[in-house]
Amino acid sequence: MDTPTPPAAGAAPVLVERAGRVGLVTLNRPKALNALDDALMDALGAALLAFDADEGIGAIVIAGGPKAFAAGADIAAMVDWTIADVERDRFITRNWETIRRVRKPVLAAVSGWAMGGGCELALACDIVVAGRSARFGLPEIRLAMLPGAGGTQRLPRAIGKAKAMDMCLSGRVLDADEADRYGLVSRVVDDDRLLEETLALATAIAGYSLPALRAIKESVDRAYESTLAEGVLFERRQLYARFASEDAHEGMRAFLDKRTPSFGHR
Ligand code: DAK
Repeated sequence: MDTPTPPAAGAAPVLVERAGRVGLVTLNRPKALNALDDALMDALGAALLAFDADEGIGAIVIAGGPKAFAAGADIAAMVDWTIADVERDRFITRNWETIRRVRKPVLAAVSGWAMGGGCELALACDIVVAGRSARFGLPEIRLAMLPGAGGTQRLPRAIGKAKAMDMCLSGRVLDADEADRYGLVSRVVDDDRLLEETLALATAIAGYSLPALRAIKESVDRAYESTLAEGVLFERRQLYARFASEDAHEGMRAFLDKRTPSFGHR
């Protein structure tokens, strides 16, 4: 497939492109290492929701730049905030959690720093592809803060309590291989292949039946948010519902006919 041309640095906090059935959102504050301020998080949320509503899109990729995926919440923006400010504006809740409303698969292409909120953003994605330069950390302790965009909750679920406590309490930074070993990322690739490989993976995923992808994503997410018994029951209901899907019958028929299935995403 054609790899979209790398975006030129400009004023827009995110750049939005499409490559076939894949939507690409590139974080675009390179001078501040893609520090996540309100303008960027608003723009990212809007781009994600637009792709989620677009029937021509089957998967979404969030990419950063070569030096940083994102270096965390914008410290310069936060430095003078008071508790009254963050409560009034519903900091994090208002525009950082939009990604959780996206029902299509979301992939992160991470090279360079993924720190603080940048690491949490990657953790909120469904698949994380890391370039060898990727570095993951939750260094908020150095600021006398704490990871506040799900880091203390998603990290232990991703890599276990022992490693998560180490990262959160000491500010330990993981390189790409460590992150791969601990289960924080899905795959590691060479930096110069990162975008191409992530887009190729997203294209392969987007070629599958969208309702089936949604059902799988929702079911796997249940594993984090319910008991095992409830999760298995949810999965069983999703499986039964597949038998109401044209794509599932087409997929099984195509297998038996030894031909490539043609999915209508219904
Ligand atoms: N915010 C603002 N600017 C940042 C930034 C950030 N997080 N990270 C980097 N920059 C800016 C730098 O200030 C610098 O700007 P200039 O001096 O050029 O104007 C430019 O980006 C390049 O950065 P460096 O010169 O520092 O680059 P290096 O390669 O030397 O170092 C680094 C890269 C990633 C190791 C370093 O920049 C760094 O440590 N950055 C900060 C990482 C960090 O602490 N991230 C966590 C942010 S706190 C909350 C919920 C959530 C949160 C907070 C509250 N509540 C509900 C209340 C979340 C907090 C965070 O994410």
